[in-house]
Amino acid sequence: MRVSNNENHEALKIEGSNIFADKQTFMKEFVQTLATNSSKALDEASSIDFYNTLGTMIRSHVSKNWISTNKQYNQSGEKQVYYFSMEFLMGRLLQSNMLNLNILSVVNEGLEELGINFASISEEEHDAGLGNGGLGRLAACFLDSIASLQLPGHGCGIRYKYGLFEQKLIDGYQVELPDYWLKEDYVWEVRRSDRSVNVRFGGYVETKVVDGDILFDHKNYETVLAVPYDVPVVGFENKTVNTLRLWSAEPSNSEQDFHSSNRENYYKFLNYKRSIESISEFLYPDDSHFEGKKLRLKQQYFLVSAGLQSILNSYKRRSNQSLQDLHDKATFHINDTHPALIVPELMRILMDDEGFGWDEAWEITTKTCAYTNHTTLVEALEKWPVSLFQELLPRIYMIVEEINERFCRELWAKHPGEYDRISDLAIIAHNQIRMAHLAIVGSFSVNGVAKLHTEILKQREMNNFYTVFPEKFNNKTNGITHRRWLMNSNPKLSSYITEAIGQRWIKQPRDLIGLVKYAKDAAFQEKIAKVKLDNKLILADYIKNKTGIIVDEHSIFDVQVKRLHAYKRQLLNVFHIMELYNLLRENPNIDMVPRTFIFGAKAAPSYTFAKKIIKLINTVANVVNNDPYIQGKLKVVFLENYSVSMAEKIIPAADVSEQISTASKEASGTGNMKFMMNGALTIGTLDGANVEIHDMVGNENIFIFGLTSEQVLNYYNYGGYVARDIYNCDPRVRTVLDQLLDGFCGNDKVEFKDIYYQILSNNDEYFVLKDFDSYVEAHQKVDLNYRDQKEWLKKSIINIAHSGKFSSDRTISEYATEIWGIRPFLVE
Ligand code: GL9
Repeated sequence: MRVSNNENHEALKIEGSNIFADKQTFMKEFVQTLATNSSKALDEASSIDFYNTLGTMIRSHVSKNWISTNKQYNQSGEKQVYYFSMEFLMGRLLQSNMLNLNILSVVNEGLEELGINFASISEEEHDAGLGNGGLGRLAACFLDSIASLQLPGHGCGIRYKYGLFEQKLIDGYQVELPDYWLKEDYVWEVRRSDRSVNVRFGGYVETKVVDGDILFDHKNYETVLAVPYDVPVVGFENKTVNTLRLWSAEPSNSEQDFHSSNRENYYKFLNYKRSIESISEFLYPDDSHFEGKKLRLKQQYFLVSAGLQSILNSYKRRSNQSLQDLHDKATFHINDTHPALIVPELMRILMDDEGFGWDEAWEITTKTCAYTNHTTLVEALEKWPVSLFQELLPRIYMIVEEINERFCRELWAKHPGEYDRISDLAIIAHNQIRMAHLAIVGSFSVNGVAKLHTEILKQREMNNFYTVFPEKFNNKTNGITHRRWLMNSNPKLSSYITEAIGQRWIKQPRDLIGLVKYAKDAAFQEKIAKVKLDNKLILADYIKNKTGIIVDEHSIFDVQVKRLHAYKRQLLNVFHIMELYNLLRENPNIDMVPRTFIFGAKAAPSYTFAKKIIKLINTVANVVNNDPYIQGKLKVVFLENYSVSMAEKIIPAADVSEQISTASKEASGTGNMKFMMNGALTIGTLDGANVEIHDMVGNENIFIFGLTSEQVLNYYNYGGYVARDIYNCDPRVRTVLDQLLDGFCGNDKVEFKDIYYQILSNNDEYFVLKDFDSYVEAHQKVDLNYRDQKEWLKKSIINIAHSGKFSSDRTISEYATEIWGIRPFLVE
């Protein structure tokens, strides 16, 4: 079953495209560009040639507005925001750029006439996987919203040679392969060697007094050349083209400097080159986990130093204003603590290069930097050993030490004698540099990413800082770009929405609320049902191609796709599947709506426990899918190598969205929002942004279960939970856990013992057993509710109707007005 792409995109067509006057113009240019680019005629070219041709054409059309955007920002002196992030999980850009440029239909029509299928061209684009998950994808959604709202704002990141690893499943185990995404040229980037800067590592600092001033002379350092690659960020139906600047590390010395005639020196050169290039070689594959590796610290400083130098250079190039008023011209956003070295690096530049005194520099810095916290997990807290830090960044270390001393002195003045409080708050303590403390002290704003998360920060995790700086703390609930996650990934649904309520929702996603009126409308419900079924058929086809598993499109598609992490509790999901299977083995005729459980998840390569859970899901899948006795009522699918482009295929086809983290652990979640926007109903805990989804749709339109965050935190504080009691009292739980050891999952009886012991001997840190009963009950409700399709569709429509709040356009408007102090700027 295939829906013609053209038919889909027709519905999104909006008047006013100005790139290609008509289909003919496009076709002519396409054939010409193909010839120039690849020296091939139409009938000789492959889909990769077509992809490159189309990409090149689009980029060259974007250039004009890109140049004028930059020029006009510079001339006007408009304030701009720079979003510093170690991760930008961009996914593919072809279709989203085409949507934003309003050329989807003209290009589709043209290609169709040339006998080319757009969908297969767009499959040629390699995802830019420069991120791990939610945090990196959020940064990508933000860039889209910033440009679409005509805000002056840019991304600063690293051009990793290898993105997040490619996941292969071998015998149910995860195996990691390198993601060499730059194998083919990346059509969207432009190398800007003219904007390269030097970044210094190592060496030592000599302090001199000259004319009464103290000067810091950094000596014997190693220089790394930072070369920027710029990617245009195209706004939706406007002329704004912002920039994502990705930095690549290159040797600053050439081969000649090593006297290449000498063999030994030549090897020295190769080693040197390799060690420099390693800085932008690969993305650390950790999810909410701190890795205290020297190379990671190098990456962080590399990003921050290169980014700041280039921004300040261009600032100085265009104006002769003093950096005194920097905060009126720029905000540097610190996305999690990873780029928190912005604070001391900006201090360094202001003092050592620009001649400001400490107090002035500190005032400028703390008015210019803003920080977002994305997790409260302790294992994510970045704490660098002083010795490592000092050796790699001697001058930066001196500055951090001074920031710490001054901060502690201030605290002492306010709270004399309160040693404990001061050591709790200090930036440097126990020979470690605490990056979150540095970020908070150096920023004018500290925000959490969902209401509950911000409350937990204020009342618990960062309560000591909240007491000192209450005015800094604020909430910005995350969002997702509805352009990618609804218009592009679900064009048919988008067009039915427009048919019902008009197209204003596209620019004002809150207008989706107009759909509430249609929640009970039989004709509209029928359309929603049809779209879902079509999407399920497409996904079923994809699953069959990828895995060979045949799934029933009339079964409930119950989906959990996200990173594999103990706190996200994929384990709870599997235990429930095992329980369902046990019931079916007892009585294959039990009355249940057939279910297809779909998983997608990468585990950090060193996260053994998470990898075991992947193996368990695959093992259970193997048993369940191959048991004819249960009459196909249950299927389990694990899709390997989950990515942004895969999410775009899965989410529109989901009936049920699994958002089942242990309450208090998921800072926000953004997958939850994507599913809701595509009409899936959430089964979830009151965690992260689920709480706000629940508030929006009301209790009848979401399946909430499990402990609340307050209950969880109380158990952590005061104890009182004994997992083994549940094992002893609940026969379902006992059976499932025993099956981990009794060979149910194959002959190997030790394979899953770690999971068994983690739950029973380590007392189930994430309350899987505690929440099991209410999770099962919530799933029974899902089953019953699904049978009444009219009621289900009503709920589904109500979810879509309330999803407008979770557009990242709302989030970004809040950042712009409440933190960044920037406003829309109309590029002419
Ligand atoms: C995360 C949180 O865990 C998510 O709940 C949140 O939605 C996102 C974006 O704010 O940030 N923090 C974090 O370290 N990750 C998140 O997803 N992890 C990854 O990005 C892998």
